[in-house]
Amino acid sequence: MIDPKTLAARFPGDFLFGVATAAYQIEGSARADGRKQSIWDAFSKMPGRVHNGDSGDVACDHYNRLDEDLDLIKEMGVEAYRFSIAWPRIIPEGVGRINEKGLDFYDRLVDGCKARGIKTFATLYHWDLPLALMGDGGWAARSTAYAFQRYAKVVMARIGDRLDAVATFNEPWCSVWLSHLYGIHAPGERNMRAALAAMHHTNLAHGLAVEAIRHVTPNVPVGLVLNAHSVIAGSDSAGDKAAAERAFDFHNGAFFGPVFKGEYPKSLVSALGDKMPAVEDGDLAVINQKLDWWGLNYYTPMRVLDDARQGAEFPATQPAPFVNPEKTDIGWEIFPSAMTDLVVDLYDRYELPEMYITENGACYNTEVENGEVNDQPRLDYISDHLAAAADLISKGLPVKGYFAWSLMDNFEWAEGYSMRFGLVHVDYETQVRTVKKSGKWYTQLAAQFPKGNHRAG
Ligand code: GCO
Repeated sequence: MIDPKTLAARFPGDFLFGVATAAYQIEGSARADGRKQSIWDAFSKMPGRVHNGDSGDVACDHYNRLDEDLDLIKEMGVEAYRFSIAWPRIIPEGVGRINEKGLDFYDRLVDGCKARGIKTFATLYHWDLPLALMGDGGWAARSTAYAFQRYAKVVMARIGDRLDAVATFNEPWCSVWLSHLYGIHAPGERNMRAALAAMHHTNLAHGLAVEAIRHVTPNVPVGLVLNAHSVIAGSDSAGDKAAAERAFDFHNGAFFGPVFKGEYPKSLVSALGDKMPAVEDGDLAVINQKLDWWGLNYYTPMRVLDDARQGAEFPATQPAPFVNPEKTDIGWEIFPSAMTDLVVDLYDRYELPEMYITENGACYNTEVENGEVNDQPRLDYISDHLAAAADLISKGLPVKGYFAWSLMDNFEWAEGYSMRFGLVHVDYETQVRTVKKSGKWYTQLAAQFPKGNHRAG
């Protein structure tokens, strides 16, 4: 562990320390005030999809405890809150009728942040697609991109004046590959054609939303949050190195390529182009608009080996063993320097705007003992990754802030409530919140900011 003061000295005075959450993971009240079902409500009710049959029906009951939770953020002394907006609360059927009561909730949320001096970083899509849109094909349908554009417009018109930043999507990698190719997340599809359709329509939806946001609220910095993978070849062999390059194109290039370069990676197009949906004239120009910022969500590296089997589908890789045997309780390898190398590599490959680390954190299922949660391994994980972020700043990269995932334990998607990532422990029976040791340490660090040194000169 690093002393918070020593660590703080490595960051500029205006560096932003925040905490992050997502609507479906914390809000609960799945049927309140006109909210309709999302694909996650449906998915979590299907036997065998989510650990223990858990769902976000109640979650952290944040919908009913908004003020208490905003007080908690304020007491933790962090400056910024990254949250997501639930599309099924705003336009419950995805298209058509707007639900004012849903907008009222986020109105109270942003007002509540402003009243407490907390900066607001909103995400428009954190995976809770209105279920009704599945009737048209969900993200596999081009029409969903236009439905998203309208939703973005509606949200920004109502709360955009009080947002410090907005992101269109959170981790398209998850809502595309994990959800439509690997079948782990809603809607649980396992089909390359569907996945490629979701890829292009998500990218298009991002671009259309950027247009809408800039039209309605030209002063709100708009960005995109990507869980870029730090792809590392499992050996120095030419085969494994080529495999890592293919994996980069598939896992990162599928999103970074169109958004930051206006093109899909050549290797992806040549291997999978015949399964891709129509890329219409003008689509890539819509997708490739300059952004004000981008966000990186980083947890663990991706190590790959060549999969030389005949017929192995692009990118034809298999997992390589961990280099560091230490892993978090969810089984992810701990390797902070991969985050530094990844960001350096991305700025080499693409023309990127300034960035935030919009998620980083660790799963440790430490429980409350005598009113305390001694989660030293999480504290170590976060301080080591913050040191890696400070290394990026020393190298001159424009890293402007860091959001810990997560403010509090919550519904961890397919893992249900079995995996805890919070700086604050949640007792799901009583909804009692207990700030963990890591949360107290983070408060000490955040308390040093903003500091005066950035005004020098
Ligand atoms: C994500 C997520 C979170 C997860 C976290 C831990 O964007 O992946 O925002 O929803 O809970 O990443 O797996």
